[in-house]
Formats: sequence, C-alpha cells, structure tokens
Amino acid sequence: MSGNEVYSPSTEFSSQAHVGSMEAYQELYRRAEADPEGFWAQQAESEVHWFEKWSHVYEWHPPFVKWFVGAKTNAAYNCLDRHLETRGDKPAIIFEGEPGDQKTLTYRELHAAVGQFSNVLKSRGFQAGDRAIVYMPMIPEAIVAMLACARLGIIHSVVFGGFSAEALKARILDLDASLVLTADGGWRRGKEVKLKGAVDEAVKDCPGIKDVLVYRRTGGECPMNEGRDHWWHDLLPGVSPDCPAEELDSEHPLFVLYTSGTTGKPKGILHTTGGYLTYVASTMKWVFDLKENDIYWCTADIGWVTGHSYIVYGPLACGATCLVYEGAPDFPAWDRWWDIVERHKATILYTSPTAIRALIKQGDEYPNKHDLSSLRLLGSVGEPINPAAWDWYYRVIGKSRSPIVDTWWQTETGGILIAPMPGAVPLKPGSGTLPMPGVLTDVVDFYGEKVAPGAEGFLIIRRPWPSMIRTIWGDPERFEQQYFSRMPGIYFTGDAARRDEDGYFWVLGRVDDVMNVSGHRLSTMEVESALVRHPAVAEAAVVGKPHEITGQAVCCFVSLKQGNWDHGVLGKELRQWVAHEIGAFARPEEIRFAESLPKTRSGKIMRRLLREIVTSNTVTGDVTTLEDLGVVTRLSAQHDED
Ligand code: 6R9
Repeated sequence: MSGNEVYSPSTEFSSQAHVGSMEAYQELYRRAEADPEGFWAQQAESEVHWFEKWSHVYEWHPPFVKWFVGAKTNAAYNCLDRHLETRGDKPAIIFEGEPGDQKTLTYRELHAAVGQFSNVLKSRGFQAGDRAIVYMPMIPEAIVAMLACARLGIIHSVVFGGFSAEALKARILDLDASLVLTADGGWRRGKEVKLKGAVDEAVKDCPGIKDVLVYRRTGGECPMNEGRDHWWHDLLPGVSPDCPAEELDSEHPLFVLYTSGTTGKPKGILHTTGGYLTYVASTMKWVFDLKENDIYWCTADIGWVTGHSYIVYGPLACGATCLVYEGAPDFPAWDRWWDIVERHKATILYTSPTAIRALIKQGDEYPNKHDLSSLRLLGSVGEPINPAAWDWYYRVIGKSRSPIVDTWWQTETGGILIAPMPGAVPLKPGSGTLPMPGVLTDVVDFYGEKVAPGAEGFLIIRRPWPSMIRTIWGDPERFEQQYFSRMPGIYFTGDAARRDEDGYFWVLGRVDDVMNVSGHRLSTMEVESALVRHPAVAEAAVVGKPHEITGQAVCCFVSLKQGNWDHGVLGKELRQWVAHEIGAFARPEEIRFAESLPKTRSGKIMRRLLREIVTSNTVTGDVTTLEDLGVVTRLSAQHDED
C-alpha cells in the first residue's frame, strides 16, 4: 500500500446510507455554514425531545457559548422515556461480562432500572447540581448510574477504573463531590480488579463525601464503612421505578470529565445538556450511519469521552442496541472480540488504532476463525491510524467491504468533528477526511493565517458547535487561556494537521506536552510531578517515545538525590510508583538515570533533546543554548549500555 489510495463508497453502501452522496454531504455542510441557527434548530427538533423550546438557538460571547437558550430538556428522558412507545422491547444494552455472564436490558428494563436508582438517590437527598463520581467497571450498572444522575440533574464525573486512589481523590476534591458510585471490583484477564479499596483510600481525605454506594459485581472481599457505605442491592427493594425526569435548562451541566492538559493538574471538562445531545445524536447517524436494526459495539471504556458520547448518550438517544463488554480482548484467548462479534452479530465496530495493532500482532488466525460477515461499518478513534493498521482492519476484519470511519475529536469537542460520512465521502487511509456540518475547521500558522494546501499548521475551529466544552470546572481563566487566547474567538485544538488539495484533514498529533499512550491522554508534567514526589528523585523529565503498539510510551529521565541507589531496583520501584500515583496505564516503559538533565542556560529542561534521544539516539537540532553538552552524550550513551 502506497498510502495514496482512495476508497469510494460502494453503490450498495451509498444506496442505503442516511447521506448517500458527496453532493448530499456538501449540501448539508453548505446549509450549516450559511445558516447555523436554522440548521441546528432543525437538528435539535428532529433528534431531541424538549419540554420547552428555546428563545434563541445560540449565544456566543467568546469564549463562552450557550445553545438552545431558555429551552428545557433531560438527557435521560431522551435516552429512555422517549423510546418506550416504539422501542420498549428493543434491547438497549446487550452486556457480556468477562467471565461469560450475559444480560440484556430492553429500553423498558433500562428505563425502570434508571428510574428506581434515581429514586434511591433522591431519597438520600441528592439533587440537581450535586456532583457524583462514578468509579465502576464496564457493566450496565455504570450506565444506569450515569443516567440516574442525568435524570435528576446531578452532574456526573466518571473516573476510569484504571486510575489510582490519588487520581480519584484529586478529582473528588476538585469537583467537591458528595457522592461516589462504585463496585467491589470488576473482571480483567480472569482476575478481580478491586475498586472499593481505592475509593476508601481516596475518600478518607474527602470530608464532602456523604455516601458511597457499592454495586456487587465480583463478590470478592469488600470492607464496608458503617454509615458511609451502602450496598446497591440493599437500597433497591421496595423502591418505585417511576421517577419523573427533571425538566432541566438546556445549559444544565451534564458531566465533567477530567483529561490531561499541559500542566500537572488534570482539567475538568464541562459539558452541558441540550447542545451536547443534539450534536452526539446527529453525528451518530451521520458518521455511523445508524439504522434501527444495527447492533453497535464501541469498545471504549465509559471512563473516556468516547464512552460518554458513543456508548451512552449518542447511541441511546438514537434508540440503538449497544453491545457492552466488560473485560480484556485476550481473555480467555485473543479471539474474544471476534467471538463476540460473531455471536451477537455486531454490525458496527468502533475501536482504536492501539487495539488494532495489538490484535494484528497475534495473527490473522484469530479473526479468521470467526464469521465476521455481520459487520458493515468500522470506526477508529484516539490517534492517527497508521496505514498498516488501516489496511489490516479493512481487509482482515472488514473483508474489504466495510468502510472505515476515522473519527477525529477530543474530550473538549464532545462529539466527532472530522470524519467521513461513509455513504458519501471517499476514504483516504490515515485521514479523518472532512468536517461535520457546522464545524468550520482550518489549518493555520502561528499568526492565525490559513496555510497553503499540504502545509503543516495548527488545527483550529472558527465557530462554536453545539457540543463544545463550556468551561474548565472551577477555572474559567484556564479555559480561555488554553483554548481561546492565541486567536480570540477561535478554538485552538492543540493538534497539528495539514489539509490536502482535496480539502482532506490529516491530523499529525499534539503540538503541546501531551502524550498519547494507547489513545489515553497523559501530560508529561503529570508524570514528572508524580516522579518528584518520590523521596529519591531530585528532578525528572518525561517524554513520549514512539511505540509499536501503544503509539507512544512513557520514557522518563531522572536525576537522583544524594545516596547510594541501586538503579535496577529503583527503576522498577519508580515505574510502580507512577502506576500507583496516576494509574496503571501511565506506567513508564523506560526510566533512564542521569546525574543531571539537559537544560538551557535559563534553566529550562530541553525536552526536545530528550525526545530526539529516545527517538533516534542522536541529537541534530540546535544545542547552542545548552548548559552542558556532556549530559546529552552521556544520556545517549546510556541507551547502548541497556
Ligand atoms: C476522542 C478522544 C484527543 C486527542 C486529539 C488528537 C488525538 C483522537 C484522533 C486523534 C488523529 C484521530 N486523536 N482521535 N488523532 N486521528 N482519529 O480521543 O479524545 O482522549 O480527549 O484525545 O487524541 O491528538 O487532540 P481525547
């Protein structure tokens, strides 16, 4: 594959698609560009139920935006109640646990479960505006928890189960949350991953927490704190499933999701209700070409934005049937995913390049053992997809028949901004292709000027869209500074990109100090702050290193305090330390020790040099401002000794 192929949609696919031709896509785009108010009002009418309509479509006082001003709606109502009449007996969630247990919840059953749990929360005194942490495995009850919060207007913040107690605590405190919804544990690779222990460790320093409600998933040992902790199943008996959905303002906060920024402190990205729902439901249909009979499977965890928008709110708002799988792709063997696709006849699969690369490594015999003919559409998210992974996904999984939608977006964007509409837009492997209607993307230089086709620049968005980040929780200055300070009124994505002669976007990666490890965002500063908290560490510098499977891996340069350290032992300990401080996914691949780190004369660590060292082991750029060239030589040499 040369990387220049273009894959036009087949007539078979186009003829059944929601958007079936390039002209139809261009017409949508043109309409949204010319009349954003009219366009989004129409989408809001067709995709969302409103208790009361808006006075105007949007209000833009950069950097702050409001969508569907004055309108009233409810996200859980849209995901559940609205479907009862026409889809009551349709499966909303088909769940498969890692040990093989299965459970299907129809829309009626999910509605009842959410209503009942909402009543539990209500009777315990929680109400609109309160903040709840959801720290759970990938089980249906995690979705019940999110929707019960949404039903009452409680702002949820899902924390990925892979995060440590430290990270959990920081999020609880930043949000001033009063409720934690969790489980004893979950299953991963046949082992119980305990969650409650981390909650206990985190909550002991969080006096604001009133209740910890615990779902029993594994049945393993789980100490309960008298008065504060309650078993989920003890609270349900006798509680009515009827709980009216709160009629909330369109701008009522729906959730806060933490993501890594360029500093050590994660940012709480705030999303609200009406605009978010309108946008995720619209893109669900445009990008995944969702139909009534689809069996849709997104392999993300609900702890990431992909899980929020394209497992919970997007698909359920559209009345889709979603597969939810709890565990690892290699349990009990590397064909688990393909077995799930075959047994449940999944029609749409949405996953990440890092997962695809891990699967490629195991060989074609695993997918080839299974009938994957139900699949009709494949999706990719999280990082640029490299041509080899694209090719394998297309041929071996999609049998050269299913289009691949490469979806570019961010926690901050709430929904997919750049992706092909699969019945309309020809694919180019590695490119997210063209923007969604109403999304005015561009590639510009340092001064905000549009660059020539083919040239690299910063990816920006010129106009607000309905699911845009509203602010950083508790820090509106940082929000403005981070996204809107370079070019006032224009959203700065932090990604580099180029646009080719056909107007296709090619996202190249981050321009800041944010790493992308297995599609998870992680800031170099966050890992550095964790390292220097260790008593042996004097100074640390962290860079992303190219990695075959995970895209990037965490590579740390560490200088130590005085002492007689065993580098072998300490290296292991520091890797473990970072996993404990942040979460297992942040565990460094490599720790290199140095007497000192390369610095400019003004004392700034030269990460650029370190990046070159880990990438090529040579240093080519300008080192004239470097304090001690010997440091670099020694650091490069160390690799050869390893
Ligand atoms: C949805 C999600 C956002 C960052 C983003 C970019 C990278 C995501 C991509 C992609 C190229 C794609 N990214 N999807 N790069 N092609 N299809 O991943 O959100 O975790 O906030 O990460 O991920 O660098 O800026 P989030």
